Amino acid sequence: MKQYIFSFLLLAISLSSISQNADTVTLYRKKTIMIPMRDGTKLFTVIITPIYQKTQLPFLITRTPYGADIPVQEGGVFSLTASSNFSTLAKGGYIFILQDIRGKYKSEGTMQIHQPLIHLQQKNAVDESTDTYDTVDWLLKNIKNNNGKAGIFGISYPGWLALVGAVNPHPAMKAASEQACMSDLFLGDDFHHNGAFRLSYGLEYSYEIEHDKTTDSEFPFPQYDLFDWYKKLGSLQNVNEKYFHHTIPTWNNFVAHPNYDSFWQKNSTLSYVHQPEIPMLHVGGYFDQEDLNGPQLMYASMEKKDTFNRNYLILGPWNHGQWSRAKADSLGNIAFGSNTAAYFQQLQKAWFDYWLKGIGSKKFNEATCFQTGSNEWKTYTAWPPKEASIKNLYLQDNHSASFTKPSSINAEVKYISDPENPVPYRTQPIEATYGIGSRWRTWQVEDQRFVSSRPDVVSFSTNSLDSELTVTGDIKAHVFVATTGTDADFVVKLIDVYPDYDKKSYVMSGYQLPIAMEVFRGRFRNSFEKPEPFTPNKPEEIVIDLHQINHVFKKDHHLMIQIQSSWFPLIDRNPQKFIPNIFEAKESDFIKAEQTIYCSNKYPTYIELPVMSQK
Ligand code: PG9
Repeated sequence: MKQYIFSFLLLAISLSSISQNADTVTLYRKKTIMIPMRDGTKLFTVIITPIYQKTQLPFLITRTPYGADIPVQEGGVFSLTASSNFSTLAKGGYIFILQDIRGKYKSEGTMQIHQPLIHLQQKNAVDESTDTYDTVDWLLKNIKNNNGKAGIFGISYPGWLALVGAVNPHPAMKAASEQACMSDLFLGDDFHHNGAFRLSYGLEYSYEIEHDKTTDSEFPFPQYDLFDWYKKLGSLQNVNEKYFHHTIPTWNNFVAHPNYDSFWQKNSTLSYVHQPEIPMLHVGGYFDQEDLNGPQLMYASMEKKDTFNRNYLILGPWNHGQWSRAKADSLGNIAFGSNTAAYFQQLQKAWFDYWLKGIGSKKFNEATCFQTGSNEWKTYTAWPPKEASIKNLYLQDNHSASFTKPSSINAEVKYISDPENPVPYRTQPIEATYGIGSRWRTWQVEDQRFVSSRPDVVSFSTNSLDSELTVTGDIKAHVFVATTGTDADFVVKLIDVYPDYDKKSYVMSGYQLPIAMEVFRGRFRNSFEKPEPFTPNKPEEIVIDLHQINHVFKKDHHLMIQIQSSWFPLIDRNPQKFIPNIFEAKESDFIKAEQTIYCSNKYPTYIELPVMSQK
C-alpha cells in the first residue's frame, strides 16, 4: 500500500526560489537521523520541520514498513502545498516525523509482520509500542522548538502502528489516529476472512514485504492476467515447492497455522489493545479491499471501555486509504457527489490541532459516517445508531426476496460448485494486486452482472422499492446450507440494483452495486479453532458478519442477495472435501459439490438489516 502513504510528495525547491511573500508554513526542510532504541537498534527517521518556525510545534509521527525516506536531498527545502493529506495539516505547522520500523528499509533490526505487543508481559522486550515511546523520548530531547506534545497517525500497516503506538504511550503522546488498521488477520483483515485464505493478497503481500528487506518486491509473474496462473498453481503446497522455497516466514506461518490457534489469537489486536489510553480517531472505508474490518472492530471494542470519551470514528465511502488523496469524489463508477477526502482532511486537522496545539474546541462528533446512496455526511452520538430497528430480508423460493418470512415447507435452491471452474471475484484480467493497471482498488464496487448469470451464482431480488430504505449499522447474514461434500465456502453479497432504465444516469441502468460482501469457510461454522466437516446433505446454519454500512437504497431500486461458493483467486479454492490442512491438499482432494441454499419456513436464509425510520 506504499503508493498512498506519502503521496504528498511534491516538488523540492531551492531556497533561492522562495519569495518574500511565501506562505511560510508550507515550506519544510528535510533532515534524517538514526534514532537509538532501548535495545541499541537504530531506526532511520526523517524529520520535516517548517523552515520559518515562529512558535513551538508538536510532532506528528508516521511509522512505516514501506520506506520512510522522501525524494528530497538532505537539508533540502520543499513545498507541502501541492498535495493532500499532509498538506492540509502542514498549513498550520507541524514537525512531521517519518520512520522506518525495525527491520525494514534503512532501519536496523528484524521485522516480524504484525508482531503482537509483548513488552508488558516480558521484561526488557521491545515491540512497536516501545519503539514509538523511545522515538518520542528522543525527539523531545533532541529536536528544538517542540511544544512537548506528539501525535501519531497512519494508514494500513502504519495505521496499526498508530494503534499500537498509543498503547502504554509516552506521556507526551497526546492523540492518535489509526486509519484502516488491520485487526484480526484470521477473521477479517488482509490474509483471511472468516478463516478463508486470501490467496492472491497473501501470496503477493508476503513476498512483497519479506523477499528483500531493503525494498518492496513484486512477485515475478510470467503473465498479466493471473486468473489462470493461480488456477494452474494447483495445490498450495506448490508455493513453497516451486517459488518460495520456505524463505518467506509469513507464508510459512499461513501453512503452519490453518486454524484460529494461539498464533492468530495472540496476533489479534483484540488481545493486546483494550481501551483508548489517549484520544483515538478510527478511520475506515466501507469499500476497503484490505482492512475494512480493523477500524470498525477496534472502534467497537475500545468504545466498551471508553470511560473518558476519547474514542471517535469516521467512516467514508472509500477504498483502502482513499481519504488521504487530493480528491475522492468517486470510486470506480460510483460518484460521491463531493470531494470526501477534502472534508475528511479538515476534520483530521481539527482533531490534531485541538489535542496537540489546543486550537478549537473538543466538541467532536462521536461518529461521522458518510451515507452512500444519499451521498451525505451524517453524524451520530452512538455508532451504530441505536434508533435503527432490525428487519430481516428473507430469500424466497422463486429467486425473490422480501421482508416476510417464507411459508414454504421445502423451498431450496441448488447449484454445483466446481473447484475446476471457480467464480472470479472480479472481471478479468486479474492484474497483480499492486501491478500496472491493477483494478484491485475498485473491485468492491464492480457491477456484479458479470457473474449474475453463472449457474453457480444464485440471486434473489426484491420488487423495486416504492420508497427509499436507509440501512445503517451492522449487517449479518444467516444462511441455511447443505453440501454433498464435507467442506464448502459461502460468499454472500447484499447488492443495490439500479433501475433497468435509470433516467438520472443512463449508464448506471441495471448496475448491481455490492453494498456488503463477505466469505465464510464452512468448516469453521461452529468454531474457528476446531474445524468440523459437514455431514453431507445435512442442513446447517452459518452466520456471517457482513460488517457496517450506511446506505440509502433509493426508490425504484431493488435489493438483491447473491450467494456463491468460490471467489477466485481472492480466496483459495476450497477442496470441498474436508482435510485437516487445506495448504496441504492434493489435487485429488478437490471435488465438485452440489450446494443447497434453503429458503423455507424451517430453514429460512436471511440478512439482518438495521433500518432507520423515514423522517
Ligand atoms: N493492508 C496492508 C497490510 C497490513 C498488514 C498486514 C498485511 C497487509 C497494508 O496496506 O499495509
